[in-house]
Amino acid sequence: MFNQHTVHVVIPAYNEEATIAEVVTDFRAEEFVDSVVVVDNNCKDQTNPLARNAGADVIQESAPGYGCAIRAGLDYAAGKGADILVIVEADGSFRASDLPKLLHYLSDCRMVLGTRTTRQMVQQGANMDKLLRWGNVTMAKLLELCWYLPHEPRLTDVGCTYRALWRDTWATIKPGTTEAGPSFSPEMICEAYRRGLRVIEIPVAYGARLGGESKHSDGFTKVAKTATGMFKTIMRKRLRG
Ligand SMILES: Nc1nc2c(ncn2[C@@H]2O[C@H](COP(=O)(O)OP(=O)(O)O)[C@@H](O)[C@H]2O)c(=O)[nH]1
Ligand SMILES: [Mg+2]
Repeated sequence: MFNQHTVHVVIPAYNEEATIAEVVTDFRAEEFVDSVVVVDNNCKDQTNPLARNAGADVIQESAPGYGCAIRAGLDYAAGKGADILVIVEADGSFRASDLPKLLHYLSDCRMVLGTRTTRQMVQQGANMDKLLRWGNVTMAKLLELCWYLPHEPRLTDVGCTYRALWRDTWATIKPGTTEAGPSFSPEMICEAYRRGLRVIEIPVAYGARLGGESKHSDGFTKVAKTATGMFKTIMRKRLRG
């Protein structure tokens, strides 16, 4: 509960048995968190029982992909009456101790985005080298430019999963979201801008995965594929007006 608002954390997970229990435990222990839901997206490992044992609600989503999983998780949490929806990764790269910062900023806007490109907060071993950092910043500047008027947004990351939004923000932007994969991340931002919602971005600590392997940004080929998809999404959203 944060200022009388219930806070539910949504965690998309695809084969994250190495880290899921630790992440669920970390977020359940955070004082403002009321509930944690893990979306089991056709996991072939022990993610589901480990998340359940750690105290999370676990739901199944059979449509594959990061976007599909997050959409299902947000719908589930909203359906349970969550006032504030928080999204975070299952790999331990984000910390529950950053959550209060997101929540405090949420008092002033409709959605708070984390950014992983503040170099001083990127820890050793994190998957955020120069290429990835500048790739994200460049894409974020493109998105800024696309929606410069009337909002003058300020963005330095388009792919940070760690974010917080109000339940009614989700209800507003959801109908415009269609992306199944990682492009869902910039798509959420575009949809908020298209509807004139106020969005604030703040730095969050970004660390190494605690185990398992990256699905979106491990190696040049995966990064290029993810980045191309995100670029196309941003342009499509802008050109469609
Ligand atoms: N449900 C679901 N989650 C996914 C899928 N791909 C990635 N994820 C989750 O989305 C988050 C981000 O993926 P990750 O592999 O860490 O990408 P990276 O942070 O770009 O390296 C993690 O919690 C993954 O478990 C997917 O196909 N389905
Ligand atoms: Mg990750």
